[in-house]
Amino acid sequence: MTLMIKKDVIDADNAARIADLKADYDHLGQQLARRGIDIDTIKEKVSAYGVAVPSWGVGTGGTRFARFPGTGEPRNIFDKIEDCSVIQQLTKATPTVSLHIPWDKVDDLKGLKEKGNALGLGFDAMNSNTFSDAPDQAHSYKFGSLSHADAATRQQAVDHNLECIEIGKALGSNALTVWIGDGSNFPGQVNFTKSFERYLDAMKAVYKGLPDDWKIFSEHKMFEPAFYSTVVQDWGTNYLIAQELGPKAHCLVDLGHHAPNVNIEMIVARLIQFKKLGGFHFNDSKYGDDDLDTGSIDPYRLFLVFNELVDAETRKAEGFAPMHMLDQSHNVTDPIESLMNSATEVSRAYAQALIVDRKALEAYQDGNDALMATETLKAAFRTHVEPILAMSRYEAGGAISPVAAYRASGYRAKVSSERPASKSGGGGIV
Ligand SMILES: [Mn+2]
Repeated sequence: MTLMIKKDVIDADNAARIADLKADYDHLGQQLARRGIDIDTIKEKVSAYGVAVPSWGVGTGGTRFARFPGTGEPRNIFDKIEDCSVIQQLTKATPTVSLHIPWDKVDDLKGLKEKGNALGLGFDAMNSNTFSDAPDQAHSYKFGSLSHADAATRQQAVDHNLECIEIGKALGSNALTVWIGDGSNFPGQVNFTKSFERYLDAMKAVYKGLPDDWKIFSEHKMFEPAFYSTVVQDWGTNYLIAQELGPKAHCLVDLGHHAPNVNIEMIVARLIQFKKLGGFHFNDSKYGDDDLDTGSIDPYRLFLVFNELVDAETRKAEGFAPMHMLDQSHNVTDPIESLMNSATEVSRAYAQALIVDRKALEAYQDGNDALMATETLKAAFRTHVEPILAMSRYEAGGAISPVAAYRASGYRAKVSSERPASKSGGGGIV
């Protein structure tokens, strides 16, 4: 296997930390044992957990105003998966990469798959792009894509999604995520019903091209780039789409794509109950933004989402197999560092949710003891599970402290000398 970070670097950093980690792990193990929880069982589940990294996440993002490129930015998908493999090597929590077409389009798909194999990376859901115009495409998406008033433009968007499926098949992916920028900026600009009918017809054409063992995810977003209405604006519309399309269609929940204070964990529970939860795009938000680092603003909300996921996992909810991916934009940090921390935050929320005392919670719920019910969740959320995460990484050959090991490796300086600085000044938000 090709290792982007020298093993010696990780070993040296780990050596300075392992004694403390063992002491912390043993102490936490004793605390959890008093609560009837076996720490090793939790650690094994955390070790088996993975979240996909988006290929576009390893480049510096941007805003509508400007983009401030970092150094050593990946120039193409081959550079991107090298960066992704650094994240996996150090965190052991990101075994797959999610590609974005056409940004990651290459002629040499075999070579890309081989490079992924060599780096120990698989390919997660494919992401289509009909929210911006590719160079030389016949019809513009300025006024929409799958819901466009013009049939030829819709067909072009359908064909693009079918092409994404073909690329994904060659790489070993088994899912397509469709997010569109379609919508309107003015009341009256589009007919809500007609545009949604056109969207559904176009998605049905994409669905027809889906292999039997594939899933298709529709991703809702309340606003942006359209600021008055979007065609797939909320989870209700998303659920209707999944219902209309059929059993291979599921809803994707991007944590940042809701109005502030929306109860996302309840949406997750509803979609699980009706077997339509397809997957996640993890990130965080404070206002109307949708691209801050996962867990950086409201880690409790992330925990509450995972509480629903572990609840479903524990009771073996039928049809429950969501895919997990990060989807965020990095403007002021090294993207590799942000993605490593975000993968850790997702694992942390999972570990915390695993130690919720579900029997006690159920009894408090049935007994209408609101205070103790919520305290039961808080007791799990307040538990410092870092030793579980760190021990899981260490035992898998990763870094006890991924960011420290990454900085010690000098990887960014190395790629900065190999990759010319990006001249792009455009926005990079997706
Ligand atoms: Mn997303």
